[in-house]
Amino acid sequence: MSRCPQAVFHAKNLLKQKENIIAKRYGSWFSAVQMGPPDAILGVTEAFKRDTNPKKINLGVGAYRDDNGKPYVLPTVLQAEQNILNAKLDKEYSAIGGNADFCKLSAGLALNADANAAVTPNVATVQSISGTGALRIGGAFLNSFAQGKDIYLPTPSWGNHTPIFKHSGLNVKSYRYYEPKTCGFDFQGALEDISKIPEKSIILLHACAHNPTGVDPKPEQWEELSQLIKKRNLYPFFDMAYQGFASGSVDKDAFAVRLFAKEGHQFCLAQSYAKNMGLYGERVGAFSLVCADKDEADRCMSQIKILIRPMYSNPPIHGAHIVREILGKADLRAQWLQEVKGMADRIISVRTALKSNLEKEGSSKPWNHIVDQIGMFCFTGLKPQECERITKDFSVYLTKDGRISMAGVTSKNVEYLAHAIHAVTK
Ligand code: IK2
Repeated sequence: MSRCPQAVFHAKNLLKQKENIIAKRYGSWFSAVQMGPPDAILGVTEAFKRDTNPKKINLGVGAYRDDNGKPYVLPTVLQAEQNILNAKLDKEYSAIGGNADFCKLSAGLALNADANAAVTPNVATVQSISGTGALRIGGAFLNSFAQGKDIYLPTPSWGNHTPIFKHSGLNVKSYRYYEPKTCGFDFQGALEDISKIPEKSIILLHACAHNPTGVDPKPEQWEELSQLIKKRNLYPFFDMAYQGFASGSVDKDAFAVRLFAKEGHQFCLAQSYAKNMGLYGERVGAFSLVCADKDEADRCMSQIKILIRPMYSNPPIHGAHIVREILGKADLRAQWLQEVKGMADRIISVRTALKSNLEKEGSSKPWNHIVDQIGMFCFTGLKPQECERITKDFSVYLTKDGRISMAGVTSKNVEYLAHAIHAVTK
C-alpha cells in the first residue's frame, strides 16, 4: 500500500525535527569541548599504523620486540598461565590492596638481594594498575599526607609524570638531569638544583633505565645523591619501570633503591611488570612505602586502601597471578631472569649495531651515547626538524624529542635506520 506524498513529507519532517532536537540537546551539553591533541607517545603508533611504506619502523612506544619486530610473550609467562589454568582458580574479587603474596614478592624483588628473604615489616605494598597506577596511588597518598606538596622531576622525564602528579593535586617542579651537549648525565647541574630544593619536598628518581634519556647515575653518583637528598630532607619517590631491563640483572638495576633503603631513607616506590615480564596489557604493578616502622606502615596501608577504593575498588587478578607464579617458584624465577637478560642483551647488541652502521654510512657525528645510554630508549639528539624529516622521508616513527625505542630496532632494519639517521643529520 503506497502512502500519499503529503504523509511521506510530513513523516520525514517529523523525523528531521526529532534529529534536530537530539542534536541540539547533545550539542549543548559538550559544545564547548575542544579537540585534544593526540598522546605524545601513543599518538606515534597511530600515525605509524596509517603509513603504507613497507620499510616503516615504529620506534615510538617503549614495547619490546623480538628480532623479527614482533611482540614477545615470555615463555615463563605462558608456563605461568598454563599453571594458573590447571589450578582452576576462581574469579572472585581481589582485596583492595591486591594479592598479598604478589605484594610480598614484588617488594622483595625490589628491596632484597636474597630472593628467599622476608620483606621487613616497615614496608607497605599494594598491587597497582601497572606502573602508571602505582605512580597515581603514590601521588594521591602524598597529596593527602606528605608534609610538602611539591614534587621535583628530572628534566626531561617520562611524558606522563607531569600529568599524573598534577592530576594527583601535587605541584610539579623540575631539577636538571640531562646535558644535551654530552648526551649524558648533568651530575653537577643535578647536585646544584637538588641542593636548592626546599626541605620536605618530594623528589622523583628513575631507579634505572631513565626514560626518555637512557642516562643513569653511576653507583658513586647515586651515593652522593643519597647523601644530598638526606641532608636536604627531601622525600624520594622511586619510579622503577625497568628492573632487569637496563643491565640484564634485576639486582644491578635495583642498586639505587637498595642503597636508599640501606642508608635509612624513607621513600616510596612504583614498580611495573609491563617491560620486564612483557605484561604490558595485563596492567600489573606495585606501589610500596618504606616507612619508619611496622606501626607506621600499617597506618599508611589503611589510608592507601581508602584512596584506592573509590578509584577502582580493587585490582585485576590475572596479571598478579602470573607474577606470583613466576617470582614464587624457584625454577620459573630462574628461567625468567634468563629471559629478562635475553631482552636486555638484544637491546644492547642493536645499540652497538646502530652505532657501527652509522659509522659505515660515513657519519662524522659522535654516536658514543647510543652505546653509553642504557635500557629501552636512546635519546638520539635528533632535532625536531630532523625527527620530522626522518618520519616524512623514511617512515621512521619516533617521539618529537628525538627519543627512539631501541626495542623496535632489529638486525633486519638497523642498516636502513642508520641510513635514515645519517641522511637527516649530515
Ligand atoms: N614510568 C616510566 C619511567 C615509564 O617509562 C613507564 C612506561 N612507559 O612506557 C611507555 C613509553 O614511554 O613509551 C611507566 C612508568 C609506566 O608504565 P606502565 O603503566 O605501562 O607500567
